[in-house]
Amino acid sequence: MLKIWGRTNSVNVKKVLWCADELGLAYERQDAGMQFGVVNEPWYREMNPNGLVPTIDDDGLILWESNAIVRYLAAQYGSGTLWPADPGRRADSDKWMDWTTSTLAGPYRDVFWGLVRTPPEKRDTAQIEAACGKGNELLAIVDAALKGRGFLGGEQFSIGDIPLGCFAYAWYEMPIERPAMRNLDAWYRRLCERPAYRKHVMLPLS
Ligand SMILES: N[C@@H](CCC(=O)N[C@@H](CS)C(=O)NCC(=O)O)C(=O)O
Repeated sequence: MLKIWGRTNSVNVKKVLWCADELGLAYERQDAGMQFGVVNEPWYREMNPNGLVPTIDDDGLILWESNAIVRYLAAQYGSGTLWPADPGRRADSDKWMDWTTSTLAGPYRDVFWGLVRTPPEKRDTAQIEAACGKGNELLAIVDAALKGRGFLGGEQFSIGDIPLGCFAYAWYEMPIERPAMRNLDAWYRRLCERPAYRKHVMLPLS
């Protein structure tokens, strides 16, 4: 059976758990990372030399890097659904996975760590506000891309929605200024209707 290592409050683990549930996969999850340790155990480092979560073992295939795991699970178990069959349509969705990691993750991290994982007296308010402004600027790109489509890859929910959907939940939950963005807001509401999103992503931020 598919095995997943990682604590449930990690944004990168959420991607994998949400994806597995969307695909209807049976899996076994083991807590790892932060207060749970495990990631520095020699046997874990053998699987994932980065000492980070998530890691999966799918019938002997050991894999780390959350986006690669989502792509693998979707390709293996969700061809035609989460993994669009047409290469062009797939790439159109897939690019948002890279964009989320390479472009949005920086400002997101500054806001999330600043507000959720730093005590008020230690917060760098200027840095949080600047990152918040940058994040909203970047999300306006997504808002424009969602014009006339239900999901990032088109009318059907697919891989591209997963990393951004995990970041979006925290963005909408944090006490920050968010200009109304019609298409992005509607997309987020659509995600909130999905049982697997509610189960794995919509958890109290910690
Ligand atoms: N690029 C990696 C990043 C993995 C990563 O940074 N994971 C964090 C959690 S989101 C981690 O393992 N932090 C240390 C810990 O939990 O002990 C991925 O997408 O899987």
